[in-house]
Amino acid sequence: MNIASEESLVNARSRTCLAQTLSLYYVAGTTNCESPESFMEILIQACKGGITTFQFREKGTNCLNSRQRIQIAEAAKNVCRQYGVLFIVNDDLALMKELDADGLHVGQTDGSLDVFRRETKGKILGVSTHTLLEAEDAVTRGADYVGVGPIFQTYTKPDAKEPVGTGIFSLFRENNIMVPMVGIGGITKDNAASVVKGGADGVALISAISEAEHPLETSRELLRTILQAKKKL
Ligand code: 3NM
Repeated sequence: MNIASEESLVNARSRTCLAQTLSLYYVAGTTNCESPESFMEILIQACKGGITTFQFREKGTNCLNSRQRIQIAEAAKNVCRQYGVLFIVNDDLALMKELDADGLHVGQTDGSLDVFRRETKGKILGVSTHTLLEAEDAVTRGADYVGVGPIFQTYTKPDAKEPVGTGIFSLFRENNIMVPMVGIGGITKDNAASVVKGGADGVALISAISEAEHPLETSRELLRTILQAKKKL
């Protein structure tokens, strides 16, 4: 085997591994919960229930200032480490570095992807995308995975775009987007299987877990649903 094909084999293997790890991807900050305490409690329950990745996303009015933000993000990272959950930071490169998180997730307007890729060497870089053009650009610039959404109507992100539906995953794959794809936006335990059947490697959610009456059971049910849907593909 020549070096080029060995490299692509290694890439394919690490993508498969990442795709598994992104299966049940919980995204949250304290503003998605009633208080910082309930944020931590829900995260612990979600980890116990089987989330595979967590993204710390502290956004919106009443979000924590920088010292409190670091403290709670560090506590969240420690919980994730305890449960073997991948820990990703949204948008805040300095925080990602300070915490030595597993990776960074950025949106289309957060800054230069080239800079983010350079500054996150050895870490996972995820990029939110809404169109094929954005996904192609993200992959060209070195994104390890793409977030794709909103798949369904969401009430959590005030500036979310129009829902794109589950057909977008096959469109991306047919156009050579080979990195793992994670659907986000309006996903619940009732529609998560349709997102996986549509071709997503993972399902990312905020309110379905943050606002669940029983976050542990909800996470457990979500994981079971997602893994079953993957098995049937
Ligand atoms: N990003 P919920 S939609 C954070 O379309 C986020 O990129 C989106 O919240 C995108 O699971 C979204 O409660 C909100 O619908 C997801």
